[in-house]
This record gives sequence, structure tokens and C-alpha cells, in this order.
Amino acid sequence: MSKTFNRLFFRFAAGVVAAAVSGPTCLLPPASVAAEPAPAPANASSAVDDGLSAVERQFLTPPVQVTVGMPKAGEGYFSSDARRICYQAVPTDYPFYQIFVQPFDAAAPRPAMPVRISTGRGRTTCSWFAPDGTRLLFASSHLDPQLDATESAARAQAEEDRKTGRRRRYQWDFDPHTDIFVTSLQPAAGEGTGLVQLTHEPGYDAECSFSPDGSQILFVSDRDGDPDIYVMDADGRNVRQLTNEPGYDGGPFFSPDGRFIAYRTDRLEKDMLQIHVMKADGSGDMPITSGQGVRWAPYWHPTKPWLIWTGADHSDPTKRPNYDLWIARYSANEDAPDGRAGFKAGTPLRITDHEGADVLPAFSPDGTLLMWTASRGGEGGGRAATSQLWVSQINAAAIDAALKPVEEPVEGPVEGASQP
Ligand SMILES: [Ca+2]
Ligand SMILES: [Ca+2]
Ligand SMILES: [Ca+2]
Repeated sequence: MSKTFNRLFFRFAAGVVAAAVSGPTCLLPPASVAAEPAPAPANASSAVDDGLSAVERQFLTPPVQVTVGMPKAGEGYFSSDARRICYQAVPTDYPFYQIFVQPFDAAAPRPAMPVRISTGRGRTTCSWFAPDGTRLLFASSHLDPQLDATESAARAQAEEDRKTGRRRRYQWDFDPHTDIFVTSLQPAAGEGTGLVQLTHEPGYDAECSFSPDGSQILFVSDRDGDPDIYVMDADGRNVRQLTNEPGYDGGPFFSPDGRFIAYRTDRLEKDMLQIHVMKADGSGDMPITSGQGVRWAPYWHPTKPWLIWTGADHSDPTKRPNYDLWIARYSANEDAPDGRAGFKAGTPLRITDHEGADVLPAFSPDGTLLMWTASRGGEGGGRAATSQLWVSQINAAAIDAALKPVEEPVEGPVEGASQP
């Protein structure tokens, strides 16, 4: 099964697998050995895109590009101490995303040498640090028995695209061989350090993230034929299904206090994702966005009652949608008599309007930095640029001042994607 969502989407790659790895568990080399350094950062000072618009300048410092050397990189997240980031990137010599971790300096964000954590084969996606920083979670299809053929087909298509100059939309496959793995990032001496496979069901299992206390893992599975959100214990046991609506439900993250889950769903209109929030047990589900367009990749601010996501207006089929970052203030009270009323969000605020894609936002653990996947800078800039990870400081005071209060009545559908 596969779908093509209109451009974007990284927290959905998926793929296939197999290979050099025999057996479902852990024959992979330790992360420290698997390390296959990407080319050294070429332009370590690459950075300032001075093309900030008035809107962006109000809320963000000029973004600094922190990934270099690979054709595409994206979907980055911070470790709890903000000293590392994890992300997915397409190596120069391989057709599919692999998972990387690299050092990060919050005081002076800049490119650094990445270390590959995934096996080097298959499609991978959705990396996420354990809260204690000792392990990394990600989804990978490297156990696909047909991996050789999958890779060959991808290489052939890439070669054909290169000849014809075609730029494909991002293809998001629900690869049935995708499973969730966790690997140690701080292997103890003498300890097995390979991957541990946490899901074993046929079907796509991906889009995984730990709960704030590290005891639970949220993920998406289409094991019953329809993609839904599940939660399991950190060791892969005790799987519980949280959503059961026809259509795609995915990209779930726990709120910082662990009481709520933000995710995206296209249950109302195929491929037209909207942001929803539900309680941690799956009850009290409610939409946060509505209206024409796509909203996805919700992410919680760690200390402020803010939810950020990616939105784009798809109402004009003749225009290329511009994906940008939106923030809304919320109030949460899981004990409200009506569970649905326990979570309210105000009118969202657009904080980017650059012509290139601005997607998959993530705040640093202290909430001062924003990292997102953007097509900026580079030759031609904007839409001609490849997607990479960029980091800005947020102007929290300006955002706070511009954000509408939650209580303010919203006239009409909540817009998340109107053009500026
Ligand atoms: Ca699976
Ligand atoms: Ca579903
Ligand atoms: Ca944009």
C-alpha cells in the first residue's frame, strides 16, 4: 500500500530491509562502529539566510543550517540535554533515508560530524531519543527479504529522474516490512549493542516516540489494515490501540506532562491531514485544526502551553502549497466534565512564510530553539534548495504577545494555513 501525500512528509518514510542482517534482532554492529561519517561539513559557517521576511524576523533569529554534506536531511529532534540531535538523511551513495546522530551546541548551532545509527540499508524514519539519552528509537525496513530488489528499483528510478530532470513528490510508503527498533547509544563494555526489534507484526510500524518518563512508546501501525495510533511499554510489550478510525492517524507525541497526545489524521478527507489532541488513554479526542488544507507534524513546546505544527493551504489547485510553521496557545484540563472540552486551542499564529517548505518543527528541551526541516539557502535558495535542518532562536516574548488567547471566540473554522 502506498500513497503520495502532496510534497512533504518525512515522518513517514518507510521502507524495506534486510540484508546483511540475518534474523530479526541485533546483528548490527554497535552504533559506534556502524559510524560511517558523512563527508565533513563543507561550509561550516553556512548559515544565515538573510532572506527572512518581516513575519519571520519578528519571531525567529536568522536560521542556521546544521546539516550539510548529504543530499537531503530532515525530521530532527533534540536529546534531553540538547547536546545531540537525531535526524534522517539520504546518504550520497544510497537511495533511502538513514538515521544519524550528531553533536549539537545550543550556544552556537552549526554543522557537526554525523554518525550513522541505522544499519545502512532499508528505508528508515522517525528517530527519537530516550529521555535518558542512552537509546535511540527509529523505524527501519532493513529486514525486508526483497531489499535488494527494492534498492535496485529505487536506484533505477533515481537515475531515470536524473536524466529527465524530474523532481518527484515525496513518496510516503507504508512499507509492510517496517518495524520499530531501539539501539543503545552508550553501550556498556562487553554488552551486546545491536538493535533490538520492538515490533514484530506484519505491516507498517513506525512514527515512534517515547513518553516523557521513557516508560511508553507511541507508534503507528497498520497491522489491522488501517493506520492507527498505538502505545506499548518501552520493551515492546503490552500493546494498546488508541485510535480506531478509518483513515491515517499518525505522528503522535505525548505532551510534556504526559497527559495528552497530539497527532494528525486524514479521517475527514483523504490526505488532508488535521491536528487532533486526545488524552493519553485515547479518550477525549478532539480536532485542533479545520478548514481547507493540510496540517501535520504537531509538536509541543516543553514549558509553554503552545502547540506548533506545519500547515499549508491547498484550496487553490493551481498554486503550489507553501508549507509553513504555525503556533497556537492551548489550555488543558483533562479533568473537565466533558473530556472534549478539556483541551482548547486558540487561533494559530503563522511564524514562517518563506517560499520553500518549512516543516517538521521541534523545540529544544528548554524551549528557546526551534529546529525544522526547510528548503532554504543554497543555490537559488527557496524551492531550488534541498531540504536540510535549520535552527533558530525563537523570540518567545514576541510570539507570546502575538498569540491569541485561548478564550477568544474563533470565528468560523480555525484556519491554519491561510496565505499571508
Ligand atoms: Ca511491522
Ligand atoms: Ca486510522
Ligand atoms: Ca514555507
